[in-house]
Amino acid sequence: MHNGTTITQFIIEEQRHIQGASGDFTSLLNDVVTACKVISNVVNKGALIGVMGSAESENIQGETQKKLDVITNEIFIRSNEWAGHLAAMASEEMEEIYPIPARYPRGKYLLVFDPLDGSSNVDVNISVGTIFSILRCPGESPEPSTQDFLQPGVEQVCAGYAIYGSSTMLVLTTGHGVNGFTLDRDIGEFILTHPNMTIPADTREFAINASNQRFWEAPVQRYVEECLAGKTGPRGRDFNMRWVASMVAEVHRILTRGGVFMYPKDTKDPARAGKLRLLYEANPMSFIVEQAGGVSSTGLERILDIRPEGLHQRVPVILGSKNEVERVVAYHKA
Ligand code: P6P
Repeated sequence: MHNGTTITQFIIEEQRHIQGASGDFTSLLNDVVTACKVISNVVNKGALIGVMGSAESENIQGETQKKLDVITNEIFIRSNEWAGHLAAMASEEMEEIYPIPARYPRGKYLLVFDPLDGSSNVDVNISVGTIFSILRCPGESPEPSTQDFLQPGVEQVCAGYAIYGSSTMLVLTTGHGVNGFTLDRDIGEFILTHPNMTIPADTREFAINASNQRFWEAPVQRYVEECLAGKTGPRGRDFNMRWVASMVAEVHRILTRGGVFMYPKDTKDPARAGKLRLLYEANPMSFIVEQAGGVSSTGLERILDIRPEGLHQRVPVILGSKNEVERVVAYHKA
C-alpha cells in the first residue's frame, strides 16, 4: 500500500468542505483526471505508436494540428461526455461548443479545455500539458449555448493542468489553494506530492518570446530592458530568462520557484488582442496563479474579471510573482 494521499482521496476530502456537495463535482473531476492519465500514456509512448507529426488539418485558430491535438481532444470528449455531470464542453481544437449528446444524461457543469497545450513541442520531446477549467452551467435554457461559456474567470469552480514532463503531474485548485500530484505509474494514481503550492512574491526570472521584442508595447519593452540591464541598470540585480513555448511548463516552473510569464499584446498582428486564449489558457492559469498568491493581468486589468465576448477570445497575459507583475502593471499605468 502506498503511503501518499491519492487525488481521489484528496478530492473527496475537499468535497466535505463544500456545503451540500452532491458528489457530482467529485465524480466529474475524477473523469477529468482519468482523461489526463490516458493522455499521459499516449504522449509518453509518442513515436512508438505513430502519434507524432502533423494531422494535416487546421483548427479554428488557423494552426496546423498535430496528430496528438486531435487524439487528445477525442480522449477528453470520450472520457467526460457519458457520466451525466456536464451540459457541454468547449475546446481549443473545436470551433463550436460540444453539447452532451442526447444518448447521455446532462449535468450542471461546463468543461473547457486545451487538450494539448504547447503541442508544437511534442515532436521535439519538450514538456506539453493539458489545461482545463470547470464552470457551472447557467441552466436558464434546456439547450446549452456558447453564451453559457462566456463567464468571467472568477466564476470558475475548478481549474487545473496536467504537465507531461520528466514526470506527469496534475496541479489543481477549487478555490482553496493549489495542490500538486505526481502520477505513480506503478499504481496508476496521482499522489499528493506538492501540497499548498505558493509563488514567491519576488523573482529574478522572466519568460517571454524575445523574438517578438520589436512588436512589444512600451511598458513591456521597459520592464524587459531593465531586467536585461541587470546589476548595471535600475533594478540593481541580474535576471535570468526562460522560454519553453509551452504555457503549462512556464506556469509550473513559476508555481515551483517563482517568475514572471509574459505574452503581451504586440503589434505583430495589430488586430489580435494577444496570443493566448482567455477561456482555456488565461482564465484557468490565472485562477491557479492567484490561488497560489500570484497576480495575473493583461497589464491593464485583472484577467479573471474580463467578461468574455467569444469562445476563442485572445488576451495579453502577464502572470506570476506578485511584486514583479505589479511592477509591469505599474509601468502600463505610468
Ligand atoms: P510562441 C502554445 O502554442 C502556446 O499557446 C502557449 O502554450 C505558449 O506559451 C505560447 O503559445 C508559445 O507561443 O509564439 O512562442 O510559439
